Amino acid sequence: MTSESMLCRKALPLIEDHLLAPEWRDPRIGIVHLGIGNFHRAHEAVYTEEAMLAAGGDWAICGVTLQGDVTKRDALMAQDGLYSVVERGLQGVKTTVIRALREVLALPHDRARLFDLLADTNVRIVSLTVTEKGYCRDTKTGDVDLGHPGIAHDLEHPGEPGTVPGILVAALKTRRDAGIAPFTVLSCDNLSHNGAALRQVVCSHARALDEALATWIDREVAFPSTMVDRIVPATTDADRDAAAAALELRDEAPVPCEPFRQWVIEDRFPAGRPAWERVGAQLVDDVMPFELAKLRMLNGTHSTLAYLSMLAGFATIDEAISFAPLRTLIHSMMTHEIAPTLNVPASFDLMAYRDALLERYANPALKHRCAQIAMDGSQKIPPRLLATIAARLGRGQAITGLALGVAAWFVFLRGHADDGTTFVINDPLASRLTALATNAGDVENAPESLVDAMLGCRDVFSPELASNVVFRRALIEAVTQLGSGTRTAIENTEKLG
Ligand code: CS2
Repeated sequence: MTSESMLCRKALPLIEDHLLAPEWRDPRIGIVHLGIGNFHRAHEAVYTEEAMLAAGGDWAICGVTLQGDVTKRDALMAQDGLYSVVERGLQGVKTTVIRALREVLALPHDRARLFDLLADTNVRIVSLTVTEKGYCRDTKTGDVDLGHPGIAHDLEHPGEPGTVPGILVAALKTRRDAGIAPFTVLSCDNLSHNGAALRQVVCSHARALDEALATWIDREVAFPSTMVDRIVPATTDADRDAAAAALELRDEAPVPCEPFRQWVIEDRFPAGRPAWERVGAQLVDDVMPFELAKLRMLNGTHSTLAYLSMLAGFATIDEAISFAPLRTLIHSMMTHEIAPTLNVPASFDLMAYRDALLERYANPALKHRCAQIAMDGSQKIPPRLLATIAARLGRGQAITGLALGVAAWFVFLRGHADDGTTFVINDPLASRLTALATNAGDVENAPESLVDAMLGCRDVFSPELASNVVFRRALIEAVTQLGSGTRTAIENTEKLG
């Protein structure tokens, strides 16, 4: 077989060295996954294949793209759902072909098939990685955002939903009406209390249609929370070439990732689940301590690194963390500002967690692009940085590093780096945020005008936080520092505590 041939099920006997195990029984679909991006394919899909190999069960996955993206569906279906996970670590590259994905659908085209599956008794879990904005939440109340155009559409046409709340409510209604037990809904996004947050969005969406349905969902459906972790960059041509070289087969949809992975899951699955605990997932009663530690330590510093790097001109996380003052800043933010806000079990060593994160960031083989992390700041900043800031302000503690992260986001929204390179702002609130940031005038002479303009954005800042004078002062100081150059600002701030 030449490298022109395509990865497909028939070719599996040729690549046994790249399979988790040679045997495979072709399980039935038991999980529908909304948001079939790279993260899911390098995380839940891998755990699920391993769990089926360890303990059986019909838990094959049907992945769904929600944005009408038929390219991804077609590429994966042309390969019978197969793709390789390209683990890039210090030890080299490991390429593994994953078989757990059986089918890929693209909405709105495949709606009928999706709803058939969602009503299938063998589908017992619907999991999600749809990013923060996919939840369509009103951040002020936590309910579904009735002003969201997709939600307005779905409430008007409940039989043709396109949003996550709309799809889940329609599918759960079908199951209730047909007397089929509900599936468990498993959020795998980086939101705090992701299960509870999703329950509130889904129930409030249902309530807007049918009070009795909302009550039934609230009573009958489990929404366990999870903490998911694996650094998974976007696929590049280099990944396609690496997969082709390893497999001697063409793979159009490989997923690069780091070797590390972690999954902590609240164990509430009334309809059953794969034996994920057999393959390294931690099934616990309370995910919250893990979730907050990950969101604040990892994602909080990731976003800080991303915005500072966009301004300073570092393209990837490993490049950023090899700038010694930035490494020192991130190390001291975790040590002095973030870790003290966390309440973790005694067995969870936060300083070891910090050191492991710094090592993961330094992985030179991963090429995790800062621009990827910098997307959707309006959705990411609140749980990643503002929650930590609010906790510290409440105790009268310093927030210098955290404020520099938020200030870097403000300056980033002006759309250009220190050296004048321009970038496009990718954010559901992009037009509003960029208008606020660019109309605020000259940052060097009037840093407070940028800070006040941004603090006025109620979708991001609560009235309490926006009116906190200590917070405002720290932001003005940080924007002033950034005005003299990002690298200098980092050098001036690096040692905290
Ligand atoms: C990153 C995350 O893109 C981002 O915003 O912070 O995707 C991060 O890589 C993962 O949460 C790691 O588990």
